[in-house]
Amino acid sequence: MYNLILFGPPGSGKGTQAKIMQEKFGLLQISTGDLFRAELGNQDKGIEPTELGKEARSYMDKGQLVPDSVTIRMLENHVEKNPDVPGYIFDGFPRTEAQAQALDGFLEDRNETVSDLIMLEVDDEEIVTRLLERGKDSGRADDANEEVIRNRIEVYREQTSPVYDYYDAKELARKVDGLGSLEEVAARLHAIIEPSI
Ligand code: B4P
Repeated sequence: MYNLILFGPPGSGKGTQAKIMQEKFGLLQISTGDLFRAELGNQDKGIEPTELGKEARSYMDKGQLVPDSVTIRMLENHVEKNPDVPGYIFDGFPRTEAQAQALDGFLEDRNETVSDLIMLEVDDEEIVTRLLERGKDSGRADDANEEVIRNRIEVYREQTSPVYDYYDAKELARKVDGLGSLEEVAARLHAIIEPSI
Protein backbone atom coordinates (compact mmCIF):
# COMPACT_ATOMS: atom_id res chain seq x y z
CA MET A 1 0.00 0.00 0.00
CA TYR A 2 1.49 3.37 -1.04
CA ASN A 3 0.09 6.31 0.98
CA LEU A 4 1.10 9.73 -0.28
CA ILE A 5 0.36 13.06 1.37
CA LEU A 6 0.37 15.71 -1.35
CA PHE A 7 1.11 18.90 0.53
CA GLY A 8 1.49 22.61 -0.16
CA PRO A 9 -0.27 25.96 0.04
CA PRO A 10 -3.70 26.55 -1.50
CA GLY A 11 -3.40 26.72 -5.26
CA SER A 12 -0.05 24.94 -5.35
CA GLY A 13 -1.42 22.26 -7.71
CA LYS A 14 -2.28 19.50 -5.23
CA GLY A 15 -5.71 18.71 -6.66
CA THR A 16 -4.49 19.09 -10.23
CA GLN A 17 -1.52 16.75 -9.77
CA ALA A 18 -3.43 14.25 -7.61
CA LYS A 19 -5.88 13.71 -10.48
CA ILE A 20 -3.02 13.06 -12.90
CA MET A 21 -1.42 10.57 -10.48
CA GLN A 22 -4.73 8.83 -9.84
CA GLU A 23 -5.10 8.28 -13.58
CA LYS A 24 -1.49 7.11 -14.09
CA PHE A 25 -0.92 4.95 -11.01
CA GLY A 26 -4.42 3.88 -9.92
CA LEU A 27 -4.01 5.44 -6.47
CA LEU A 28 -7.22 6.89 -5.04
CA GLN A 29 -7.25 10.68 -4.63
CA ILE A 30 -8.96 11.77 -1.43
CA SER A 31 -9.44 15.54 -1.37
CA THR A 32 -11.04 16.80 1.83
CA GLY A 33 -11.84 20.04 -0.03
CA ASP A 34 -13.78 18.09 -2.70
CA LEU A 35 -15.52 15.99 -0.02
CA PHE A 36 -16.67 19.15 1.74
CA ARG A 37 -17.77 20.77 -1.53
CA ALA A 38 -19.90 17.69 -2.28
CA GLU A 39 -21.80 18.43 0.96
CA LEU A 40 -22.43 22.11 0.16
CA GLY A 41 -25.33 21.51 -2.24
CA ASN A 42 -26.03 23.62 -5.30
CA GLN A 43 -28.61 26.41 -5.22
CA ASP A 44 -28.84 26.66 -9.03
CA LYS A 45 -29.68 22.95 -9.30
CA GLY A 46 -31.98 22.95 -6.26
CA ILE A 47 -29.64 20.64 -4.28
CA GLU A 48 -29.84 21.37 -0.55
CA PRO A 49 -26.68 21.35 1.59
CA THR A 50 -26.27 18.58 4.15
CA GLU A 51 -25.87 19.40 7.88
CA LEU A 52 -22.11 18.81 7.46
CA GLY A 53 -22.11 21.11 4.41
CA LYS A 54 -23.83 23.91 6.32
CA GLU A 55 -21.22 23.71 9.05
CA ALA A 56 -18.30 23.49 6.59
CA ARG A 57 -19.48 26.45 4.50
CA SER A 58 -19.28 28.89 7.39
CA TYR A 59 -15.53 28.18 7.60
CA MET A 60 -14.66 27.61 3.94
CA ASP A 61 -16.17 30.87 2.64
CA LYS A 62 -13.88 32.83 4.98
CA GLY A 63 -10.81 30.77 4.08
CA GLN A 64 -10.64 29.18 7.55
CA LEU A 65 -10.11 25.52 8.35
CA VAL A 66 -13.10 23.31 9.13
CA PRO A 67 -12.74 21.90 12.71
CA ASP A 68 -10.52 18.81 13.02
CA SER A 69 -13.16 16.51 14.53
CA VAL A 70 -15.50 16.94 11.54
CA THR A 71 -12.70 16.63 8.98
CA ILE A 72 -11.09 13.53 10.48
CA ARG A 73 -14.37 11.62 10.74
CA MET A 74 -15.25 12.43 7.13
CA LEU A 75 -11.80 11.34 5.89
CA GLU A 76 -11.90 8.03 7.78
CA ASN A 77 -15.38 7.23 6.44
CA HIS A 78 -14.21 7.82 2.90
CA VAL A 79 -11.11 5.60 3.24
CA GLU A 80 -13.21 2.82 4.77
CA LYS A 81 -15.66 2.96 1.85
CA ASN A 82 -12.81 2.47 -0.66
CA PRO A 83 -10.57 -0.38 0.57
CA ASP A 84 -9.61 -2.06 -2.71
CA VAL A 85 -6.96 0.29 -4.08
CA PRO A 86 -3.13 0.08 -4.23
CA GLY A 87 -2.87 3.25 -2.16
CA TYR A 88 -4.22 6.71 -1.43
CA ILE A 89 -3.25 10.25 -2.31
CA PHE A 90 -4.26 12.46 0.60
CA ASP A 91 -4.86 15.83 -1.07
CA GLY A 92 -5.38 18.74 1.33
CA PHE A 93 -5.22 16.46 4.40
CA PRO A 94 -3.71 16.59 7.00
CA ARG A 95 -3.90 20.38 7.42
CA THR A 96 -3.12 20.51 11.17
CA GLU A 97 -0.81 18.54 13.45
CA ALA A 98 -3.89 17.02 15.16
CA GLN A 99 -5.06 15.74 11.76
CA ALA A 100 -1.57 14.30 11.11
CA GLN A 101 -1.62 12.42 14.42
CA ALA A 102 -5.14 11.15 13.69
CA LEU A 103 -4.07 9.94 10.22
CA ASP A 104 -1.04 8.13 11.64
CA GLY A 105 -3.20 6.41 14.28
CA PHE A 106 -5.86 5.48 11.75
CA LEU A 107 -3.29 3.97 9.36
CA GLU A 108 -1.50 2.17 12.22
CA ASP A 109 -4.77 0.44 13.17
CA ARG A 110 -4.79 -0.92 9.61
CA ASN A 111 -1.09 -1.95 9.80
CA GLU A 112 -0.18 0.81 7.36
CA THR A 113 1.86 4.02 7.43
CA VAL A 114 2.33 7.23 5.49
CA SER A 115 4.83 6.42 2.72
CA ASP A 116 5.83 9.95 1.64
CA LEU A 117 4.84 13.58 2.07
CA ILE A 118 5.64 15.77 -0.93
CA MET A 119 5.26 19.53 -0.67
CA LEU A 120 4.69 21.57 -3.83
CA GLU A 121 6.52 24.89 -3.47
CA VAL A 122 4.84 27.91 -5.07
CA ASP A 123 5.28 31.59 -4.12
CA ASP A 124 2.40 33.72 -2.81
CA GLU A 125 1.97 35.94 -5.89
CA GLU A 126 1.65 32.91 -8.19
CA ILE A 127 -0.94 31.42 -5.78
CA VAL A 128 -3.04 34.60 -5.85
CA THR A 129 -2.84 34.76 -9.67
CA ARG A 130 -3.86 31.10 -10.07
CA LEU A 131 -6.75 31.21 -7.61
CA LEU A 132 -8.21 34.49 -8.92
CA GLU A 133 -8.07 32.94 -12.40
CA ARG A 134 -9.85 29.79 -11.18
CA GLY A 135 -12.36 31.98 -9.30
CA LYS A 136 -13.58 33.52 -12.59
CA ASP A 137 -15.58 30.38 -13.36
CA SER A 138 -15.26 27.93 -10.44
CA GLY A 139 -18.15 29.43 -8.50
CA ARG A 140 -16.03 28.97 -5.36
CA ALA A 141 -16.54 31.77 -2.83
CA ASP A 142 -13.05 31.13 -1.41
CA ASP A 143 -11.43 31.89 -4.80
CA ALA A 144 -13.54 34.97 -5.53
CA ASN A 145 -11.58 37.66 -3.74
CA GLU A 146 -7.97 38.40 -2.95
CA GLU A 147 -8.57 39.05 0.75
CA VAL A 148 -9.94 35.54 1.35
CA ILE A 149 -7.14 34.01 -0.74
CA ARG A 150 -4.49 35.85 1.31
CA ASN A 151 -6.24 34.68 4.50
CA ARG A 152 -6.00 31.08 3.24
CA ILE A 153 -2.27 31.57 2.67
CA GLU A 154 -1.93 32.96 6.21
CA VAL A 155 -3.87 30.01 7.68
CA TYR A 156 -1.58 27.67 5.74
CA ARG A 157 1.56 29.32 7.16
CA GLU A 158 0.28 29.33 10.75
CA GLN A 159 -1.70 26.10 11.10
CA THR A 160 -0.73 23.82 8.24
CA SER A 161 3.00 24.28 7.59
CA PRO A 162 3.92 22.56 10.95
CA VAL A 163 2.62 19.33 9.39
CA TYR A 164 5.67 19.41 7.09
CA ASP A 165 8.01 19.52 10.11
CA TYR A 166 6.05 16.72 11.79
CA TYR A 167 6.75 14.36 8.86
CA ASP A 168 10.23 15.77 8.27
CA ALA A 169 11.13 14.57 11.77
CA LYS A 170 10.12 11.07 10.59
CA GLU A 171 12.30 11.56 7.45
CA LEU A 172 9.27 11.23 5.18
CA ALA A 173 8.99 14.80 3.86
CA ARG A 174 10.44 16.38 0.75
CA LYS A 175 9.90 19.43 -1.44
CA VAL A 176 9.25 19.74 -5.17
CA ASP A 177 9.22 22.90 -7.27
CA GLY A 178 5.54 23.55 -8.15
CA LEU A 179 6.27 26.19 -10.80
CA GLY A 180 6.20 25.31 -14.48
CA SER A 181 3.75 23.55 -16.78
CA LEU A 182 1.45 20.80 -15.48
CA GLU A 183 3.60 18.26 -17.35
CA GLU A 184 6.85 19.57 -15.87
CA VAL A 185 5.51 19.44 -12.31
CA ALA A 186 3.98 15.99 -12.95
CA ALA A 187 7.33 14.64 -14.21
CA ARG A 188 9.08 15.83 -11.02
CA LEU A 189 6.48 14.11 -8.83
CA HIS A 190 6.35 10.87 -10.80
CA ALA A 191 10.15 10.50 -10.68
CA ILE A 192 9.88 10.39 -6.88
CA ILE A 193 6.89 8.12 -6.40
CA GLU A 194 7.19 5.68 -9.32
CA PRO A 195 9.99 3.57 -7.75
CA SER A 196 7.89 3.12 -4.56
CA ILE A 197 4.63 1.95 -6.16
P1 B4P B 1 -9.00 22.70 -1.05
O1 B4P B 1 -10.05 22.16 -1.92
O2 B4P B 1 -7.96 21.72 -0.61
O3 B4P B 1 -8.46 23.97 -1.85
P2 B4P B 1 -7.10 24.33 -2.56
O4 B4P B 1 -6.01 24.29 -1.56
O5 B4P B 1 -7.38 25.58 -3.29
O6 B4P B 1 -6.92 23.22 -3.67
P3 B4P B 1 -5.66 22.86 -4.51
O7 B4P B 1 -4.40 23.39 -3.92
O8 B4P B 1 -5.77 21.39 -4.63
O9 B4P B 1 -5.95 23.54 -5.92
P4 B4P B 1 -4.93 23.38 -7.13
O10 B4P B 1 -3.64 23.91 -6.66
O11 B4P B 1 -4.90 22.02 -7.74
O12 B4P B 1 -9.59 23.37 0.28
C1 B4P B 1 -10.61 24.36 0.26
C2 B4P B 1 -11.11 24.66 1.68
O13 B4P B 1 -11.70 23.47 2.27
C3 B4P B 1 -10.04 25.07 2.71
O14 B4P B 1 -9.74 26.46 2.65
C4 B4P B 1 -10.75 24.68 4.04
O15 B4P B 1 -11.72 25.64 4.42
C5 B4P B 1 -11.46 23.40 3.69
N1 B4P B 1 -10.63 22.20 3.97
C6 B4P B 1 -10.16 21.32 3.03
N2 B4P B 1 -9.44 20.36 3.62
C7 B4P B 1 -9.44 20.63 4.95
C8 B4P B 1 -8.84 20.01 6.09
N3 B4P B 1 -8.08 18.90 5.96
N4 B4P B 1 -9.03 20.55 7.32
C9 B4P B 1 -9.79 21.66 7.48
N5 B4P B 1 -10.38 22.31 6.44
C10 B4P B 1 -10.20 21.81 5.18
O16 B4P B 1 -5.49 24.32 -8.23
C11 B4P B 1 -5.42 25.73 -8.13
C12 B4P B 1 -5.44 26.38 -9.51
O17 B4P B 1 -4.12 26.42 -10.02
C13 B4P B 1 -6.29 25.63 -10.55
O18 B4P B 1 -7.03 26.56 -11.27
C14 B4P B 1 -5.27 24.95 -11.44
O19 B4P B 1 -5.71 24.81 -12.77
C15 B4P B 1 -4.08 25.91 -11.34
N6 B4P B 1 -2.80 25.23 -11.52
C16 B4P B 1 -2.43 24.04 -10.97
N7 B4P B 1 -1.17 23.72 -11.35
C17 B4P B 1 -0.72 24.76 -12.12
C18 B4P B 1 0.51 25.03 -12.82
N8 B4P B 1 1.57 24.18 -12.80
N9 B4P B 1 0.62 26.20 -13.50
C19 B4P B 1 -0.42 27.07 -13.53
N10 B4P B 1 -1.61 26.87 -12.92
C20 B4P B 1 -1.76 25.72 -12.23
